[in-house]
Parts: sequence; C-alpha cells; structure tokens
Amino acid sequence: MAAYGLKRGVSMVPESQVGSKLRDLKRRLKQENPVLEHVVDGFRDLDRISRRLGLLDRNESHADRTSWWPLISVLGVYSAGKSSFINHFLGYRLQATGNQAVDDKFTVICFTDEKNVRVLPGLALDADPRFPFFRVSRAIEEATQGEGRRIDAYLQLKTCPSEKLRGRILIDSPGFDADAQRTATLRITDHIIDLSDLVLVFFDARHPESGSMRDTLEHLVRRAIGRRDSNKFLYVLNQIDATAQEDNTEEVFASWQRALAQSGLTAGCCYSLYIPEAALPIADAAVRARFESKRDANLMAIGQRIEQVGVERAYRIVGMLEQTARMLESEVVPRLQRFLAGWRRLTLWLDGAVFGGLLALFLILTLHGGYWDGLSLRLPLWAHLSGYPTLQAILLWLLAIGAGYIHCAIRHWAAVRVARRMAADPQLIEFLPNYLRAFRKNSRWFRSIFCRNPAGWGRRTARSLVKVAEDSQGYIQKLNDMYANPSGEIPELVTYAATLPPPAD
Ligand SMILES: Nc1nc2c(ncn2[C@@H]2O[C@H](COP(=O)(O)OP(=O)(O)OP(=O)(O)O)[C@@H](O)[C@H]2O)c(=O)[nH]1
Ligand SMILES: [Mg+2]
Repeated sequence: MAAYGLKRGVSMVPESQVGSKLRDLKRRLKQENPVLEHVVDGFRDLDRISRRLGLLDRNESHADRTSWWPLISVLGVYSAGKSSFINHFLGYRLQATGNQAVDDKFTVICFTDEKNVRVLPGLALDADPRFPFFRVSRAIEEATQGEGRRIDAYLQLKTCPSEKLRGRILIDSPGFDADAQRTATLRITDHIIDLSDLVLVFFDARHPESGSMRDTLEHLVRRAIGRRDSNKFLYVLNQIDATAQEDNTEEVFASWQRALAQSGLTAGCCYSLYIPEAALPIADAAVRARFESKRDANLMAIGQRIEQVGVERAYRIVGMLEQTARMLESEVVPRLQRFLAGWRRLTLWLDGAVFGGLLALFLILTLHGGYWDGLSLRLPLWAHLSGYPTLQAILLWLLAIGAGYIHCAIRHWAAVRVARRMAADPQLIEFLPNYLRAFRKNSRWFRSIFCRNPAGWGRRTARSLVKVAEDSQGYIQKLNDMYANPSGEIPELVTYAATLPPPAD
C-alpha cells in the first residue's frame, strides 16, 4: 500500500489475460472434468465480488491460489527406471530410457487430444499460469544468479494423447545426485515436491548402495519425513526382477527398508516392482508367477493411488470455492468493517480534538472585545469587515477549505495508523496486500467515514456469495455422482483407504 508507506503486491498480467486464462482453463476442463468446468464460473463470480470490494486487483484471480491439475512427480535414483515406469503407466513410449543417465531435465507431461506428441521448451511452462512452473525462472534466478534465463536447460513440456493423462500432470525428473546437481535443480525439486499431490521416489534394486541412493535418502527421504503431507510420498524399489535369479528378494527388500529406516522413515508406503517391458526374463515358471503376482498387485496399488489423486483434487478445488465464498462473507467483510470502524473512531476523536482546539483558540482571539447582543455574537474583527460582504464570503470559504484540508489530513493520518495495525496483525498475513488494497479503496478522500459497509458490499453481494457456496455444494453432489459407489452412500474418496490393496513386497 504505497500511499500508506506499505509495500503493495505488483502483478504484471494485464486484465484481459486473467479473463482469457480462465476461459482457457474452462475449455481444458470441459474435456477433462466437466464438473470443474462449472467451478471456474464460481471462481469468476468470486473474482468479480472481490474486485468490487477492492480485495483483488484487475490482474488477480482466486483461481490462482490453487493448482488445477493433479500433479504426480517421479523422483529418485538415476537409472532406477523412472522413465520406464512412466512409459508403462501411460502405455506409450514417450520418454527415452537407457542405462546411462538419460534425463538431464525435468519433463512435465500433460494430456493433448492431438494425435502427436509435442515437445515444448521450458519457457512454455514458465510463462503459463495454468502450469505448476509459472514464473519458476524467478525462483531459479533467486537460487542461482543468471540461471533463470536458462530455464530451457532445466525444464521441458511434453504433450501426449494417453488417456491416463486426462486431468493430471506427470513430472519425470533427472536422476537424483546432489553432488553433481546445481542449486537450481535442487530448488526445482523442492518446488515440485511442494506442488505435487503424489511423489513417487524410485530406488534401484540392483545398486542398493550407490551414491545416488545415499543422496536420495538424504535429500528426498529425510526431508519428506518431517513434512505434514508426508503421506503423499510412495517409495518404490524398482528392478526387483534382478533378484529373481538368486531368489533373494526378501533380503534385498529388507536391506532397502533398513536404509530407509536409518534415514528416519519408520512408516510409509513401500513397494517393490519391476517394469514388465524392461525386465529380464525369469526362467523358472514358479518364481516368475510369484514375481508377476507381486508386481501386478503393487503396480495396481500405485495406479489406484494415482487415479485417486484426481478425485481428491476435484473435491479439494470445489471445497476451496465454497471456503473462499464463506471466508469472504464471514471473515473478510467483518474484518474490513472492524478496521473501518477503528478508522472512523480515530478520525472522529482527532477531528474533535483538533477542531475543538482550533475553535477554542479562535474564540479566545476573537472574543476579546466581543459581546453577546441577544442571541447573536458580536465580534470586533467581523464587525470591521461588515462593509465588505465579498471579503466576508472569501474568508468563510477559506475557513471551510482549511477545515476540509485539516479533516482530510486527519483521515489520512488515521488510515496510515490503521493500515500499520493491519500489517502487524498475524491473522492477516496471508492476504495482507488484499486487505490493504480494500482498506485503501474504502478510505479514499471522497468516501464518507460514516459508511458502515465496505465499498462494493451490500445485500445483493451477500446473496451472490451465498449462491456460490450453495452451487459448490451442488458440485460436490455431482462429484459424488461421478465417483460414488452404485448405492450412492459413500463416495470412493472415503472408501478408498479401505479398498487399497496392501503393498505386496
Ligand atoms: N531389469 C530391469 N530393467 C529395467 C527396469 N526398469 C527400467 N529398466 C532399465 O533400466 C534402465 C534405466 O531406465 P530408465 O527408465 O531410463 O531410468 P531413469 O530412472 O529414467 O533414468 P534417468 O532418467 O537416467 O535418471 C533402462 O535400460 C531400462 O530399460 C526393470 O524393472 N527391470
Ligand atoms: Mg529417465
């Protein structure tokens, strides 16, 4: 809030881009999840209301506060089979695989209804707010000066027509090797982990003691454990077919789990598997059958978890729409009203003190020699001007302008005080620029201090918010219709935990 000496958030996106961004989002969601397509309209309504309240500027949208696509990232040891797993999951030979370090950059993979795969440079991700890497170049630049410009060296976007990608984004990553990796890569890895709904951490059953494994344990596992969302990490020991010949799977799996435990992981979803297309043939029929059944069970469990991410995300976005509508009505507007009342009180007190003082001074100065003639006050100074009505009028005007100026200065001073109080309020921290913007709108010089409702707020706006909240309940019902079991009683979301097959290691 520059006017009150406080920093104001600046966005570079012109208004039309916000509108076209939501239109694009709607068009894409229409193909991928029709319920969420309508949710975009709800966010648009909230944006309109928030703009009228002064909470959002023309370049902002509530839709920006959430990532619209479920994000699944595959991280881990190099040559563990991350890209092979992605190819298997998609049923598409999309990513190059090989025994040397193949991937040297992060690949964001998303759905296309075109027949061909397209590869686009990292800039496509950095400049598009619909993707999880919007403006990541700034974060990279902060981490390592000069690297922000080289975004294409770190990221690429691939589009693929696999049905498995509808409504979700996958990220393939270079093998994890902290020594060789630059700060920028580690920064991107952290960013990916923060945004992901599901993180698959891959290990290689052939090389349980590699340096890459130690780095993965140190940087990915150890850090994941302390997170609140640590249950979004799945640990995968791939290439377990390598243990078929010696038939020592249990031993290898146990030593891997011990390594995980040494890094602090005591509970978590651990799976062992191998990629059918990449695996070595297993000669012994009985061993093969055993391996295949475990592999299929674990691949299914991971596949279900990936499917589930989309469901959870859909409910989360609708929940956020309702929560934002209710938050505006029950938290934001009352808070604004409280701050406006505080500003009004402070202004009135100061007005009273300053004008009272000035009046007293004026009376002391002018009453000298003055007297009451019945009900009218005769002032000697004024009496001198009795022959000059124009001069009297000018004097009265000057007094009125002076009083107006003093009042405006007092309002402004009081507004600065209230804005500072807002900045110090820990409850406002997340949306401080928005509250400050709305407060500034309400304390402009031409708005009466006696307006109790914030600008842009009234019964109609309150009704619109109630409608958005009610609509979101309708969307939840639609999602339940999509995902619930045939009896319609319990959505899959709730039953999921019970139906998930346990890892077959
Ligand atoms: N035997 C066997 N080989 C596999 C398996 N999965 C992958 N491979 C092979 O392991 C090698 C590495 O696989 P990638 O998928 O390229 O591994 P990656 O983790 O993507 O490797 P980087 O991108 O270089 O980090 C390839 O030659 C694959 O064919 C598996 O389950 N069993
Ligand atoms: Mg790879």
